[in-house]
Amino acid sequence: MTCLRLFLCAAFLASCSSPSEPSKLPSNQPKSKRSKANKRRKKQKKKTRRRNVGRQKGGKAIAPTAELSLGGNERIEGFAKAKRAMVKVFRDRRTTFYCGCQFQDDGRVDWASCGYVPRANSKRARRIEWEHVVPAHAFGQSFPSWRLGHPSCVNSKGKAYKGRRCARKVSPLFRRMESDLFNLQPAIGEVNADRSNYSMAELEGEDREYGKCDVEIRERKVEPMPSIRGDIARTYRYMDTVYPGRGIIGTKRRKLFDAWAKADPVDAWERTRIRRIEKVQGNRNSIVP
Ligand SMILES: [Ca+2]
Ligand SMILES: [Ca+2]
Repeated sequence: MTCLRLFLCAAFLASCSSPSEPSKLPSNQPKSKRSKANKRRKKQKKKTRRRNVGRQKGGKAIAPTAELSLGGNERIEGFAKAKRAMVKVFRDRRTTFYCGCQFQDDGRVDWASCGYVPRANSKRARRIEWEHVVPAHAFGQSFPSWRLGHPSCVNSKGKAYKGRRCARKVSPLFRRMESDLFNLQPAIGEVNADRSNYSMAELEGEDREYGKCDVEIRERKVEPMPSIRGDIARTYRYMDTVYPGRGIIGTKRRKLFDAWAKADPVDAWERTRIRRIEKVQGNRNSIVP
């Protein structure tokens, strides 16, 4: 084999490089040979690109998942990491979601900026929290580990536990759903607490329990202000599309969300927020093209 290569090298007076590592031909070579070598290099590059599909930046392979997710969050696993990412997404927009109040870089809320008056919990009203628009409780219920627990969910005293803590421990899909940035918005802590896991609805009357803030929370239901109703409807639609079969939108609410999406179309900030999240999280939000 070596003799044959030596012979070929001598015959063509070419550099003797390994066939798997095509090197540049000297410019004094005929054009046809140079273009052949270029074609080989391009082919090699294409192969490498194909091998890297399904890998994140830095070459780390994305772990396959047995639980069904159709193009949802595959990159951010952990609520603490999600919160840090959202602070950056909102870097030049320090405005709370339900009340439109300004907040400081450290998360302190400026009540005067929006006429906010705490309803009952002024301590929790001082700071923002990252609110799940589709409550974790709503999709958590679809995980057996949340409802029933799991053999791995036993504390140091031997006591079994279930709910969010157990779902977080045993389900990678739950962790990714809980950390999906498209579903997170900054909310005044007190409003987040009062919203609890209640569903969205339209409520009779126009009660104001938080000063000028236009949010009504009553009878285990929440009515947000008109300017964010479309944002909410599209968030539910996104979550329902990428995490199917989790009961995210019930049949009753589908019509309501259609109406809300139409009445409050996508504005510049909603689009900016989504495009920023896409860059961090890696998946497209097909609901807001
Ligand atoms: Ca109302
Ligand atoms: Ca809106």
